[in-house]
Amino acid sequence: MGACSSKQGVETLPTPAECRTGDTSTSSHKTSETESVASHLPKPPPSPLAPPAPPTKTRAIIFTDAGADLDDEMALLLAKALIDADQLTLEAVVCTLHPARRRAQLVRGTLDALGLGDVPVVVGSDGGDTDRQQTAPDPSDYAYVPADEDERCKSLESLAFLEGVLTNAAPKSLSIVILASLKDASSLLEHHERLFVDKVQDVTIMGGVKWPVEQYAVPDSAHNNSFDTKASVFFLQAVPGAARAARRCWKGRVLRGARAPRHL
Ligand SMILES: [Ca+2]
Repeated sequence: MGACSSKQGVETLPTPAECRTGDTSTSSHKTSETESVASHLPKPPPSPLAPPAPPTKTRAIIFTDAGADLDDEMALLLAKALIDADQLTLEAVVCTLHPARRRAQLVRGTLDALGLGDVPVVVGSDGGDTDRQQTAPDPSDYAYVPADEDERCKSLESLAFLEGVLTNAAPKSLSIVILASLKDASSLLEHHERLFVDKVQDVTIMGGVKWPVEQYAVPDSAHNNSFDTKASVFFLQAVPGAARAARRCWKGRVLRGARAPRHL
């Protein structure tokens, strides 16, 4: 062993300066200097082999007119997949548009068949179909849809149920998804403005707005806007961001940052 070897064993190699002077304090000084420099360097990028962070779980209320077009029921199938992937919780599914109760029976049957029997189903309003022109499947035609007298129909909620959902939700934690007439969502905002503003994080509407958007978004001729034009105008004016979102999306226009209009 040479003169520069450590008496404690060969744990670290001495620097040439230590060899010359025998002073090991130089080594500790340089170590602390290195640590200081390292602390100011940017963190290394994550390894491509590291699993990505899980997305934040969405807590959603869906407004649907299931029974009119297949896309509403397809949305429930997608919701089931997202729930299974631990990315979504359905706080309620609101069935709007006459005949709303039949639509609710259909959705109850669909959710039960998907193993989502704990998701509340709400019977909404006529959605603007005051002449009762719209139709929905007859429960007696489908074995999985509960009939009028079925016990499962007793679990169907009224629109008043939504106030409790908003009340119990954490601030800015809810996503509103509207796949139908805007009447019931508009009513929820109008009657529970403060709760809505406090608890809703974002709103997604299958609809559209006239372009370009000036001070407020104006509903275009999209089918869902036409059921209750007054409600559509009210709701779109209440949700800023329509202009920006409409530029990004072609059909399913996403409106973020829901808040009540100043003129309320
Ligand atoms: Ca729909």
